[in-house]
Amino acid sequence: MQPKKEFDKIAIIGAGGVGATTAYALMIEGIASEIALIDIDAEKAEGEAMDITHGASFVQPVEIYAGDYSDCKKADIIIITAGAKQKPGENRLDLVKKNTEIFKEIIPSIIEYNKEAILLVVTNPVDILTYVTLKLANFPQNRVIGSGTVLDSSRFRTLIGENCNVAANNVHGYIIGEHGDSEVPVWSLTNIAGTQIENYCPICTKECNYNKEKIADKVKNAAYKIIEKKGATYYAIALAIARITRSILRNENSILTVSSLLEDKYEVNDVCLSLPTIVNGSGIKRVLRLPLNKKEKQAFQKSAIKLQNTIKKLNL
Ligand code: 6V0
Repeated sequence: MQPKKEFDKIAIIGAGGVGATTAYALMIEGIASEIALIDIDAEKAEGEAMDITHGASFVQPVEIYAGDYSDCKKADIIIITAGAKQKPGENRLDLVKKNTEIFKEIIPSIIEYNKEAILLVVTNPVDILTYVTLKLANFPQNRVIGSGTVLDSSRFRTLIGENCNVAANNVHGYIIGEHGDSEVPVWSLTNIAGTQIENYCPICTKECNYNKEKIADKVKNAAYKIIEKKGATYYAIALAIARITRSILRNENSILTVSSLLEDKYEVNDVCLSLPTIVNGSGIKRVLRLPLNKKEKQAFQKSAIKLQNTIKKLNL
């Protein structure tokens, strides 16, 4: 284990719904001592920093301020949430050109001040932009992470938990592949209390019409539904980012479905996608190769081909 560091500094690029809520979540969790909010709209970043900071008397000490790229200096983690978000009816891949152009400005500005940090990409399409970041930053691959399907896996566990009347954190299951329309629920490994989900039904006393497809569809379409109703999603993703951040800062070796560059995983190469991954102080410690069934493996490979085709069109 690495010795505990005294100060943990985070820089967040993009102080919109996701960036500001992430700062708020990190503040409540008490896992950082310094958080810099950086946005092209400096007034907005300042307003958000002031609003969050005024809660200082209720939480552990943390310095939160609006800054510029020079505040990336000495940050342990730089979280990137800047860019366009989906409008109702748009899918995540519709954002690819716009946000790739924004990343071509952001990434060089970051590395001018910090070449040692872990870069945590959240902006959509997150898997493509994780790959773009890796190419633009030229960092070792363990230090470029996408939030991937950490949020989707939480949605999956939450919906199963609600269905089965157990706490979401007692449901173990993963969504892998793209954070988007081709994501893959790994039902074959999903379990409650160490019991494969199908075998849990006879143990459960609840009458229900448990329907796997319906649950997977609800997970996949959750963002569309929320965006239709309130225009954006930011609370659950902020908690997902805080979870990943904690695993890095506390060197936890937690298993999270983050997105990273894959090499020979189910014959998939040279694309960033999510698989259960050990995350610690070095960033990506190891991507796990779990025993997926044939259907899941094929769906994962299909997800990879879809993203590789999008990457080819980017001319990186
Ligand atoms: P938002 O509220 O519009 O905030 C975006 C922020 O980025 C704004 O404050 C902009 O001023 C800022 N910005 C734009 N260009 C630049 C630039 N060049 N430099 C610095 N700042 C800039 O969007 P929101 O915060 O809701 O979403 C941000 C991104 O996160 C979008 O791409 C979403 O699609 C994505 N999400 C990703 C999720 C995931 O699971 N990975 C989940 C939810 C949203």
